[in-house]
Amino acid sequence: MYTQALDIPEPRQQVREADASKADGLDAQRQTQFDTKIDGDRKIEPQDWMPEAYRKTLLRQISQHAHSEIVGMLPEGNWISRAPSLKRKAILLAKVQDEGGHGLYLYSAAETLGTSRDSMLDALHSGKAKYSSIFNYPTLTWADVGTIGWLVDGAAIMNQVPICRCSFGPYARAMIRICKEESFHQRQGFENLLTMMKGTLSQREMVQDAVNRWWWPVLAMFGPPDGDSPNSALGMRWGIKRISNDDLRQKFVDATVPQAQILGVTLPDPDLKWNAERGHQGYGAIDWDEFWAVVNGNGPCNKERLATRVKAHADGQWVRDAALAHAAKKRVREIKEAA
Ligand code: BYC
Repeated sequence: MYTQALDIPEPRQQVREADASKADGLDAQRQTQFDTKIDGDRKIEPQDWMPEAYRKTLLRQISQHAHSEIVGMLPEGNWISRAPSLKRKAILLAKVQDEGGHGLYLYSAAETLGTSRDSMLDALHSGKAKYSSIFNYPTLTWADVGTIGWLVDGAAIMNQVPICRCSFGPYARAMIRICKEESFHQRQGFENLLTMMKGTLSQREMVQDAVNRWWWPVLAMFGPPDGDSPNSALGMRWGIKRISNDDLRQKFVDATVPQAQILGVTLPDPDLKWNAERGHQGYGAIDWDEFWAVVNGNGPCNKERLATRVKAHADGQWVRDAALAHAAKKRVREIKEAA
């Protein structure tokens, strides 16, 4: 170039910059359209333009949610072969299958964001991806099955009903069906415990023991306090999260206290008291060190859960191979027939 200046761009670079500034203009326009949709409480669909950070946040949350459903099959699945009656076995089988179905809807919803199921599963199996802390606790007795239904599914519904109004269409639509099924799960758990509470002293003690062990991990399931929740601000801004972690936790405690009274169990918190001024139940301090230890892989069953999941995936390889071979044969046959 005939110039003294060293900072004059090459022609190709000039074209690239012009393209980039056009793209910047286009992105700004798309960003405005996106913001208008979010502000107007309209749905974002997979084919719509979306900011990269919105896509990533959704992918993170939906894939973690899917993993939770799939890993969540394991603690209760352990009891299918030991259910106390044919009726309880049929109910538990249906429930655990439902959780598997929830995982599949959610993986499909996440795939619409441009990622493959294989890569999500790799992240789970390598321990990179998170899943709900709650599924790293053991199920020691049959009463744990009822308690998971009552408290864990109860907490899940509280958290998931607002997600039916999430701004991302596929996630919101998947959640509508999931919530209907979760309601059945919660009811069967409550009914299971109510039956045991009307039984023998040792059955009642078994229920109380299970409630004592699950109560605090269930409260932690809603996630860290709002002040320590790095994803909340954007999640709320984008209409992915509608109610904060602490507000959902409070709603859950308020709803559960009267149910515990009907059951006749004591919730293991001496600070659990109605606060007339706030119009809510007051409750004690959650052990956040324990929560983070579990989230970071050091809970009572993290290693066992992950190993079981990895083994189940490896054992299912022949099914995936057979399905792919069948699909390939079908394609060849269709091409031959069309020729
Ligand atoms: N466990 O900024 P925050 C079911 C992580 S299964 C582990 O508040 P966010 C069922 C969080 O991911 C239903 N990790 O995050 C199945 C974040 O880490 P990253 C499970 C947790 O996303 C079988 C960090 O902590 N439900 O119903 O704004 C049988 C900071 O948190 C947990 C869902 O998945 C936790 N408990 O809010 C029975 C619901 N909590 O990602 C029942 C969908 C937080 O930055 N998910 N973390 O590395 C959500 O609603 C939200 O993602 C959360 C967290 C409320 C969980």
